[in-house]
Amino acid sequence: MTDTIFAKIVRREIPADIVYEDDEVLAFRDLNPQAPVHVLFIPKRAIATLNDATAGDAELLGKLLLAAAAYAKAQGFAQDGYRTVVNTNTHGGQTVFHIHVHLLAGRHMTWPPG
Ligand code: D5M
Repeated sequence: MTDTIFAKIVRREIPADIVYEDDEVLAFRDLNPQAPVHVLFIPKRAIATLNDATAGDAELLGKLLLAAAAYAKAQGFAQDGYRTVVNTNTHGGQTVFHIHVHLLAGRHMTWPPG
């Protein structure tokens, strides 16, 4: 079982700047923002990495993306666009092993990422 800093945020054991919540999804501002808007969308039920996701998690993973898109649209970023990212393990740059979707918005992103 994974118990990470994000699980502690879900349990309200440590503070976070929460911007969205429903029964299954929590979203809060990244502590180390890489764009004017940088929000992390996490499932309340922990999945460590994308490698650990199964077919039974498909709906939950879809809800993360849809929550990120709804937030981006509500904040006025739909037209200019934004980036959603899921980092996996070392080469992906994952540092917190509770799956999360990064939403980055408010500046022009470059490609390829570093
Ligand atoms: O992304 C993990 C992200 O989590 C990274 O951008 C920093 C952020 N982070 C770490 N601790 C916190 C807390 N306590 N609040 C908010 N944001 C946090 P990864 O894709 O795993 O590298």
